[in-house]
Amino acid sequence: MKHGFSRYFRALGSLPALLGVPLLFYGCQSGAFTEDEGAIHPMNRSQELAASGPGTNYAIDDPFTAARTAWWRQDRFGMFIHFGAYSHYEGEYTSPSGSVCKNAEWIKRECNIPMSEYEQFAKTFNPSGFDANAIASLAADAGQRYIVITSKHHEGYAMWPTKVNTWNLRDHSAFDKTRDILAELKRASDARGVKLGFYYSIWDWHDPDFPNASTFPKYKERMYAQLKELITNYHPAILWFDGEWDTTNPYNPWKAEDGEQLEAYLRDLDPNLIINNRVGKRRVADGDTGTPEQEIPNEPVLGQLWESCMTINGSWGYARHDQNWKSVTDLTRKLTTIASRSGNYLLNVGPDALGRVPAEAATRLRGMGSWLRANGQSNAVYQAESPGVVDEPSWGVVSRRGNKLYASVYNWPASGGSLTLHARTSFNVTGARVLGSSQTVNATRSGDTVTIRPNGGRVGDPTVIEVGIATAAPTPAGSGTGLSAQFWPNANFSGEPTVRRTDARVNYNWKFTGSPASQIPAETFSSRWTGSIEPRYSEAYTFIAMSDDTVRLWIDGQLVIDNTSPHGPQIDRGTVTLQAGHHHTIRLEQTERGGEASMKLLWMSPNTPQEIVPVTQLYPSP
Ligand code: FHN
Repeated sequence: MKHGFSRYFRALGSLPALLGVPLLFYGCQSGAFTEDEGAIHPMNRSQELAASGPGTNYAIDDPFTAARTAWWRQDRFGMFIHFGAYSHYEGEYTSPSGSVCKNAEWIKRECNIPMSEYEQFAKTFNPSGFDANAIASLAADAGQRYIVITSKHHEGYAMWPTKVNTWNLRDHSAFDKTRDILAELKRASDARGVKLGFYYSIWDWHDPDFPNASTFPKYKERMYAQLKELITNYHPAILWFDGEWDTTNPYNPWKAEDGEQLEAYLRDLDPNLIINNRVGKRRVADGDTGTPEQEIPNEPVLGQLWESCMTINGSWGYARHDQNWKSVTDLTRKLTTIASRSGNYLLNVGPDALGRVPAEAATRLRGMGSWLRANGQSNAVYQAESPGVVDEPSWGVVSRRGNKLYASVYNWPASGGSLTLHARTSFNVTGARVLGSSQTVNATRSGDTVTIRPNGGRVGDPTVIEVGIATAAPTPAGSGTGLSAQFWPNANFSGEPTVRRTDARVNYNWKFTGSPASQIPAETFSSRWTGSIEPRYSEAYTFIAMSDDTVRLWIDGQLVIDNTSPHGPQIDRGTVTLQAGHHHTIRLEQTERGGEASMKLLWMSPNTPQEIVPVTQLYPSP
């Protein structure tokens, strides 16, 4: 990357000064918005843009292999906590007319509660039963290795003593003014080795500057100031954004450009942060992680790490009326399914008005923890990923840790029956056992079919069968130095390239303001990489391109990816069989015709987990 984010941020000048601003009060009771004009030093767009500009690459590393994300990729299972002023209603609002409306964290909006009334009720919010140690212990008991708690949901109510306004748990509640629940949870999580992250809603129903494009920069200043407070005072491992989507009531001015700025700002504050894709507009070019919600993708997500967030009943915030609790078996099957596709599971609890986790949720979480602790079954989840070497079966899922496959069986075969797997590449089966049982298991391979024949009943649901495999050894890591790269200040490769260099990898997210080099304008350019690529296994490799605006990839002269329709951040893939140790020629072309720009080249094979193609396997043109 050409410039570090500190360069990006130094040029902004005003923002660090802003962040020490004294407390501002604003409220909607009077409709008045009183502000010390001198207290806000608005960033101006030219300063922001000057700070980045041509030559900036916003991709800081490969999230699939970076040390920064290692813990997240291994821990797989987190606790989501939705807790805010909305919790004080416990899911039910009775209007002055006596009508009863039920919701959860959207109750203010969905039950049409006037903001003045909502603020009045928040003054009586007193979550005196919030017990950070109990919550962190529950997460640990459940096997949830990180927590993400709502620091500010759409209602704008901050759950920490922010200095930016008085719409928060310290200044606007009946709660003990000496307490800080985020600080309590940070201490309790740290004490149990559980990472802590914060959810933060961009969409703000309370801030009067939010819904108006002309005053939105003032909201952004306060948002930046709050995020700096969270990072500086609590050192979260994760920032989990939400409320980024185009919407009204109130109108949401947030744009992808705002996400570019915010992500750069945050990475400048803490380069180790893990940031989800809702920091921008929930796309593959935004943040580090994709965020499917209440669903599980059918296969490993390409181009980005991913985490499925789900409720444990039907509501995110506490809702007394919602007794639709999922079973431990259902929840555990979701966990093993997600891990088998290289994803993380963020499972939510909604504490009640006193801050207590519902017993029904705690019981289910402890049931999942019991399953994980039994029989070594957690090997199917922690540090596990999609198997690569076999297709997903119909009777359950398969995850992999090194030379072990973990078959989580949902549908146990009838007595004498068997389970089959379809192999995608050559490997031998070295043995198999049912975790938690002494029964013998016969596992054999014939052609592309692996047959597993247990000789007893299931142990639990899921029951896990560990299958040992021996794959062909990879060839030694290559001695590559990267690909030959050429860049033109036009979108059609015309004339002599302005820039020639060797690129160690193709891992570029130029977004709106960046470009391959300071001599290349951000709005219009073309890029070409050439050389050869050396696989370490002889098998089918899937090349994955994250590109904007166009991409073409040739391997050994064969067009493997061809997307010349100008597009926003997009994933394209193509598969080709390669020979271990052989240097296959590669040619990759990308063009930028305005707006955002990006080009990342990843690969994966049955024995190669998804990654940016490493420098060791790339060789420049002779
Ligand atoms: O509107 C929110 C919702 O309240 C909840 O926070 C979920 C959890 O990710 N996110 C939004 C809906 O997508």
